[in-house]
Amino acid sequence: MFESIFLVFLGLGTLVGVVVVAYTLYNAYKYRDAGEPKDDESLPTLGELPTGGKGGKKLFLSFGISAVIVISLVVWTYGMLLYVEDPEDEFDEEPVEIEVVGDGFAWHFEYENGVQATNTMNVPADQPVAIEVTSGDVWHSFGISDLRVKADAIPGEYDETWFMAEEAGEEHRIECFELCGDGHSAMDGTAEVMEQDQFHDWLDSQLALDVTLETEDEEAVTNVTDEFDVELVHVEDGTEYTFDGADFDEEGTLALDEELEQGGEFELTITFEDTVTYEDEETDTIEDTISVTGPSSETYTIDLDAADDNDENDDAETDEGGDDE
Ligand SMILES: [Cu+2]
Repeated sequence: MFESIFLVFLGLGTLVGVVVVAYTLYNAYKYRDAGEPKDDESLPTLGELPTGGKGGKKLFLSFGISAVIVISLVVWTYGMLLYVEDPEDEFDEEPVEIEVVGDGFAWHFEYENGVQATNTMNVPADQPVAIEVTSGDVWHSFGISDLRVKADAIPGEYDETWFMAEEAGEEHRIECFELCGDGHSAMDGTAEVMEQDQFHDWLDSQLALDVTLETEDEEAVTNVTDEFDVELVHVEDGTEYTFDGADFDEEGTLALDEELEQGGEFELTITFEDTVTYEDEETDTIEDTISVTGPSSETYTIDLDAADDNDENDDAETDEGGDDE
């Protein structure tokens, strides 16, 4: 749209320019000083006011054409801009929503599923991308010249706009267009355009968490015992996920790559049936707050010997587990 507005303005501007310059040159030639005045020319003498003639018609014609051109441009451009401002009903497809925050001379992006990225914004091709722009510190201005998108980033305000990238595989430069401080000129990033399927797969794959439990000798805890439960609770929406030792693989890792629906902060609780030593404390629970805004992994090193010291039966069980391995 901005491209067609630009082309129409360029075309009409060029046309008007050519007409004006050509007409000027034509008149300069026609009324050039040829030496002697011709007989039929009624030149005003000194002190006489010119009475005018067809000039009024020309003036009216010139004003008339200008007015028609200018008014139609205003109406047409305004209509186009209204569509850009409020396209809600016109989107064929649900837009991908991304929150953009300018902060510390960098651009931070957050997708609907809680995935976050800095300075690299992955977007799908041929699907509208709706952005909500704000700032965490001072005034910035988010812009991608190639895609004709620009929005102010102001602390406490949310500026909304949208764009659509056409070619998958292309990269477009993101820049800050508001002089914001000494890091301003380096405040740039890249918008990477992906095929739609690829983009949505990528977005889902970003929401991954590996929880690894190992012993002090870096051995998988699951080789020794699987007598424990894992609970993950999403802090914001309260969604609960529960797993147990059997969900861990041979390396002692619980790999969650499709289970989580929304990224963000999680409260992680691992409850052991026996007492273990974690961070030099005897305990049967490990509690932690973890943040999943991209592929994440957490490793907890525990000492199972505490269980041996506590209970004879547990001792036997643990040893058994050890023998299996
Ligand atoms: Cu800046």
